[in-house]
Amino acid sequence: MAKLTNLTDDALIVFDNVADFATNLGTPSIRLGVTGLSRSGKTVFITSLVHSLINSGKLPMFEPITSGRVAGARLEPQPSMNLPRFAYEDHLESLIQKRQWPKSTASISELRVTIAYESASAWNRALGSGKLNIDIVDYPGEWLLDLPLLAMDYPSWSSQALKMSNLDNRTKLASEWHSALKNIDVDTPLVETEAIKLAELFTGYLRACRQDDNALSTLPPGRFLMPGDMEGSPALTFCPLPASKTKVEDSLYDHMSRRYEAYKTFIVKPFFRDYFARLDRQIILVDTLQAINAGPAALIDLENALADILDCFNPGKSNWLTSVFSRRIDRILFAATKVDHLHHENHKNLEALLRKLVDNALKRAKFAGASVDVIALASLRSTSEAAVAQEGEHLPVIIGTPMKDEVIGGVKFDGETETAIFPGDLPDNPSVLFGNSDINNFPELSFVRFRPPQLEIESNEITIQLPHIRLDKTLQFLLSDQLA
Ligand SMILES: Nc1nc2c(ncn2[C@@H]2O[C@H](COP(=O)(O)OP(=O)(O)OP(=O)(O)O)[C@@H](O)[C@H]2O)c(=O)[nH]1
Ligand SMILES: [Mg+2]
Repeated sequence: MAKLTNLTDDALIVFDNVADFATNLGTPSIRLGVTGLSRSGKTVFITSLVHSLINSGKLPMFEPITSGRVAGARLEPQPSMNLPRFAYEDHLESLIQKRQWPKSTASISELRVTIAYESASAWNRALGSGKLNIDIVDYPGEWLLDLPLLAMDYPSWSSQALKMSNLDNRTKLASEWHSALKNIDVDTPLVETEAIKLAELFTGYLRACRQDDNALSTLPPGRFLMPGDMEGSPALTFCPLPASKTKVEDSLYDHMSRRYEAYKTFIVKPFFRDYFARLDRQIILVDTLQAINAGPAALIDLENALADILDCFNPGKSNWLTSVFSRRIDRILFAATKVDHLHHENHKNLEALLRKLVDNALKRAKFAGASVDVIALASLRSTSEAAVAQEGEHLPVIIGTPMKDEVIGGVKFDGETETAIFPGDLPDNPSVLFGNSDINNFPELSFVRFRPPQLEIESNEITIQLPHIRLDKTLQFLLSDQLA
């Protein structure tokens, strides 16, 4: 196996730390990573969290605010010159004014919020502290799923990825790519158009796995679905291949193998070194409901993805990551998002389900060190609750505006009409959702996507309060000790 570290990486990190320290002299900073697989709710979460902080939102469980010690919070120029700024104002406008969810984002971005506060401790007050920079870093969870690639050479990755693509729930989605593989000889000289075609078919398979109906999560390489400015480069033009017999130079196999290594060198390693290793706190957003909607296979797949994600936080002594960690991530919060899709009677069960997903992952990852917690939240509450009596039964329903073209029980929604929906009940015991490969016994649950809520906007829409569920508890876990 190739040696995964070199002096330059370590030297760079030391240098970066000195630079971090120099630019932050005087005001302490905390780097909060916000991640989650695509569509898990990162953009909405950051927008709502920042809005609540800078507009004194309703945050009854966030002690520094309720005790009156926070004097105010505002946006300040971000510290990283080479990262896009999180487009806070655009996202807010889209949510509030247009009642539209923000567009999908596929890259990393940053935003700095500075909180002015009065310390609860006389000692800290005497030291004259009272400002904290929170640097929020938004990055796709898919990038974390690339970490295992660093320890795998091309032949082992290829064989693992091919094996996975032959699993029952994937083989149909991979059929076009599989038939193309049957028609090639990996030991013949590379023909570029052939390589491009194979990479496209492989990407098509990954995309199909990710679609709503399948909702599969473990799909490295992460950049294949979110190429950014590397699109079309050789480092993204490869795919797993059946084993080579001859290992000749310049063959299709030889080139794909080198491109896989380039992907690790130019994409995976710099991400972990430059961004991930510099986080202090982390929240991982999980769209548990989407996986439930797609059935047992999607849930098990999500569980595996979470285990891979947790591995990143537990690098172990010999791992390359340990040497580049400049700070220790000391708090990690797993959050089941969009809990407003459920009546509050079911919130505990969603939390229990996420806890089970993560507990298994924790066991597998033998996690130790940071404090970890689990929460069910809604960044922007888009529903209200009611009870409907039906055939003598009390049905807890939620009321919201389903998005245009969403369907439930054969009814297609127009995107304007408010509707009461009974989404079904989550089981008290989350184990029922696992080990239950018979899809017919899977509890009947159906979720539709809702539009953002209609808010009473008066003269100044910027200072209205955004409705949420447990954003305050989230802040309490992630930040309160820093404002003590
Ligand atoms: N009801 C409800 N839906 C939400 C909430 N947060 C997010 N959503 C839904 O989830 C979708 C994805 O949210 P985003 O914040 O864009 O997710 P993301 O993780 O940034 O997605 P990518 O940028 O595509 O990776 C939105 O378009 C909404 O449909 C919430 O608090 N309540
Ligand atoms: Mg986003």
